[in-house]
Amino acid sequence: MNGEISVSMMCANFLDIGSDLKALKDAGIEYLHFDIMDGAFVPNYTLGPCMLNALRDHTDITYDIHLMVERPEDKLGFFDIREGDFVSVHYESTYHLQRVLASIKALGGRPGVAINPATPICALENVMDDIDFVLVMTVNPGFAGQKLVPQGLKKITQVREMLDKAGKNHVKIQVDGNVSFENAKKMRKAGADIFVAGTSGLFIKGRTIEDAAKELRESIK
Ligand code: S6P
Ligand code: MG
Repeated sequence: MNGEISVSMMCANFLDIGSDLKALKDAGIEYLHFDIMDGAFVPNYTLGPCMLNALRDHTDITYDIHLMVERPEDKLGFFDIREGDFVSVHYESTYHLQRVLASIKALGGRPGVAINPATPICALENVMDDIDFVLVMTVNPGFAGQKLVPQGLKKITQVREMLDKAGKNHVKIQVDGNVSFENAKKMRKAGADIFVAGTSGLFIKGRTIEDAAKELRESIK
């Protein structure tokens, strides 16, 4: 199966989001990636439940909600999580990781654990039964437009090996951060399945969404 694209909505054109949604649909984009930040777990604020809810009426593309918030278990109820939505929480953001993953599943979502560049992969060891995907951060979370932390590539391979060894071939690897055409190729080779596309791979000055999506698809075949 070819790689899939999850679009970083914090990088979309907020002045004309309707046109972007249409272009994303026309380009066959698989998922909409919503970065939720709380100014505490990460040093920034971005999107929130009002925006996610407002866009539901204007798109049928599956949501991919990336929670970069402290104690996500207290905040799941803010969101209208629907059957099949991807929802990721960071390993370091909660004392009770397994519980929050189980709560996401109970809501119909597909739970994922996000790991930062410095999070050791053994963090995943005891929650492999509870997840549908691992989000390997290839930048430190908080901002778009950053440069790849190079050890991220090796980590993708290590996570894939670890999952396969445990018989979890169905658990996908999502990569987020500086997913450029060039980096995407290397990430794909390393074992990534879902590519979060922001300023590096989709919303690029002077290029249309359609055109950039085509080139990105070539990189993740
Ligand atoms: C970063 C966030 C990401 C960014 C994405 C932007 O904390 O989780 O999802 O939106 O990395 O893409 P780019 O190509 O600007 O790095
Ligand atoms: Mg993200």
